[in-house]
Amino acid sequence: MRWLLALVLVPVVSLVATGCSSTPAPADPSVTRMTVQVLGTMPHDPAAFTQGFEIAGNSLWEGTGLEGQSQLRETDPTTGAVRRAVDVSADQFGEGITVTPTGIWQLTWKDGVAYRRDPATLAVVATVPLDREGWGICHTATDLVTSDGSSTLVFRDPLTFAPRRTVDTGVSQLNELECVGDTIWANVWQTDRIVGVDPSSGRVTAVVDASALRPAQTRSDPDAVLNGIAAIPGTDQFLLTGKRWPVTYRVVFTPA
Ligand code: DDQ
Ligand code: CA
Repeated sequence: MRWLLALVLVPVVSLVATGCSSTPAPADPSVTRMTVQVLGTMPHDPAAFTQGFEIAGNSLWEGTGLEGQSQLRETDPTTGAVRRAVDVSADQFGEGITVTPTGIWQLTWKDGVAYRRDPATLAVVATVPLDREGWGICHTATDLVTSDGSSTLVFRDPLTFAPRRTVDTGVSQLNELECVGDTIWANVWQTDRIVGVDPSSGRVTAVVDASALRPAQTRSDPDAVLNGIAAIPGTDQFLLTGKRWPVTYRVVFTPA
C-alpha cells in the first residue's frame, strides 16, 4: 500500500514543484538550454551598480543605479575605461538604458520618470512619465521594450515612450534587456539565468545558465548579481557583467 501511495504522490509533488518554478521545466523540448563559453575578459568598475549595458557606435554604454550614484556612462568597449559620464539627479535611482537613433533612454526605478538624452551632449532633452517600476530597456527596429520586475514586457513608441502593447513571458523578475534580431534576452534578477523571449508571443525559447561567471569576490554581496547584457554588433558574441562586478566577460551562448 505504501509503495502505491508513493507511486501516486511522487509525480503529483514534482508536477506541483515544476508548476511553481519560474523557468520552464528542464524537459521542455521547445526551450533551448544553453550555457556560456568565455572568450575574453576586461575590467569593469567594481563601484558600478550596473543597470543598463549596450553597445552603440564605438562605445559601450552603461547606466548605473543607487540614489546619489546613478550615472549614464560612455565607456571604451575594449578596455571598459570611462570616456564620459553624466549624473542622474541625486535623489533618483537610475535603471536601464538604450541608445536609439533619436536619443538615449534611461529609466528610473521608482521615481516615475524616464529620460531621453541627446547622444552628443548626454543632456536630458525629454522627461516622460513612467507609471510602473523601471528596470530594463532595449529597442528593436520599431519599438522600445521595457521590463519592470514582473513577467510582462511593454513595447513603446521609440520617440514618445507611449505604450503600444504588452506580452507576458511567464518568467518574473525580468531585469536588464538586450534586443537582438528576433530575440529579447533578459536576465532574471537574483539568478544567474538569462532567458530568450520571442517578442511576438512572449514565449521563452531559450534559457542560458551563466552561473559560471559570478566572480568569487562578489559572492558575499547579495546585491552583486548578474545584470548587464550587451550584444556585440556583427557577431554572435555578448559582453556580460553584473552589479559591482570587477570584470566584464565576452561570451557566446552555446547549447548546454
Ligand atoms: N532593481 O534594480 C532590481 C530594480 C532594484 C535593485 C535594488 C537593489 C537595492 C540595493 C540597495 C543597496 C544599498 C547599499
Ligand atoms: Ca542591454
